[in-house]
Amino acid sequence: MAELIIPNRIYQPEFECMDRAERRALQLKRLKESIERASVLDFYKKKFKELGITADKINSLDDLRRLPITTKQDLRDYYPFGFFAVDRSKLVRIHASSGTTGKPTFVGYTKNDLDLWSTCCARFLVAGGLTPDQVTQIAFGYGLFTGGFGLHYGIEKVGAAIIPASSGNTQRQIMLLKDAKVDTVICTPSYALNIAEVIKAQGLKKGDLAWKFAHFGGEQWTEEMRLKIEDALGIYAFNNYGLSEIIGPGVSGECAARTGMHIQEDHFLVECLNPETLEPVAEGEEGELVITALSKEACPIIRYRTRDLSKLFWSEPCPCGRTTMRMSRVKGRTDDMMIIRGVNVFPSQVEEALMKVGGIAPHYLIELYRPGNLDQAVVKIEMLPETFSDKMDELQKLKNSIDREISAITGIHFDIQLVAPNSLERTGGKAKHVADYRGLKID
Ligand code: DLL
Repeated sequence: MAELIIPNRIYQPEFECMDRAERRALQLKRLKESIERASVLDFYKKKFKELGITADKINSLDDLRRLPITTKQDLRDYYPFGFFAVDRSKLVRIHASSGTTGKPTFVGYTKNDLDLWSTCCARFLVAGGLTPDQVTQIAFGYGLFTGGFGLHYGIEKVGAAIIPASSGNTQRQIMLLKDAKVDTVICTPSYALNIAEVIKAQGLKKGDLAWKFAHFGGEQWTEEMRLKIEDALGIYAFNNYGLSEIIGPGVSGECAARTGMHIQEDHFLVECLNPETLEPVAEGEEGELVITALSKEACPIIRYRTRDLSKLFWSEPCPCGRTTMRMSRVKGRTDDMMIIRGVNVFPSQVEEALMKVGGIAPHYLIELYRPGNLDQAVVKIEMLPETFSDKMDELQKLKNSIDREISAITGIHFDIQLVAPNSLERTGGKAKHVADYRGLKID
């Protein structure tokens, strides 16, 4: 893609470009308020008592380290509404996290929470080029998932037009994109790949659509994947991050400089900790993000372990003028890490390797088996219609180059299986890249 030139607009410069000392003072004030709000919850009441914590004993942001950690299991233990700190009459919305196992985790919002949420989304959308004259299409599901509604009200704040297409029905998505001359699309990066594929199959070319920008989030994706999507669609794709337990989308997002995702620090206090020791790691070092919501009323969550691995940067100023801390693209979740024959491997490393090889589609599935005592790692990769053939020597060459790239990055040899175009499952939301059958008995 050519160099990205968009006017540098800032939605709330008074907060996004705030003097850092001033922001720290605001964070401390809000942290104390959040502790007050959390003190009504049985979980925190008990923890604060054990640790001798009251809001007036928190004198600096360093005292954050004295506060208890909250985990997903804690939220589950207090299912359904044990982390709701306001009266039911104050609740105006309830969403739920996309729990893969068992029951979801509910998150509640007051009127003020919804306003805060849409403001946070508006900030990253404007940072990534959204203007009131654009037409946007939201291809996130509207439902319990926070993606659809979160982005919807963020866009509304900015004043751009919304086509609330919701997820799925790719043919219809493309018809809308084309006929309504949509400028900006909101979805997961993997769904954008599906759209790109169908656009190509329909014989449409980059120039046939008005589509210029995309705001992707909700799942892990690599920089290599960004380049592939941008090249296929002729668009600029921005990354944004969030999680339902904290608010949904809106925790952070990229500006045009794309030097990391700016964290909305006046509302979220983000720590990066060593996942084993829970000690802070140095600037630029990888660790697990632990987030405290500073302004939320309904669910004032403190030091939530996200399981997301990232890096924080704050020393180098961003050319956009925002003074907020930035986080790197999420490498993966600690619970996504695969241990294959004793080696730690993230799906993102496999993706990064695959994106370096030509002649294959960006659709893959890692399957893990343990037929005896040894792990077997398989990666199924779709071929492109134009490279799909039965010439064994060419296929072997392709497999060899995939193996070289994957083993160079992960140190592991996968069993490479080239599969037919369009044979792996597509989703309208978050993609599933790993199927681990090692705990299962397969006859
Ligand atoms: O996915 C919130 C969201 C919706 C964010 C739309 C951005 C856009 P959950 O369903 O609770 O909420 O899933 C949260 O998704 O802990 C990360 O592991 C992952 N995730 C979200 N955004 C990104 C991203 C929403 N940009 C979980 N990069 C988080 C990598 C992401 N992972």
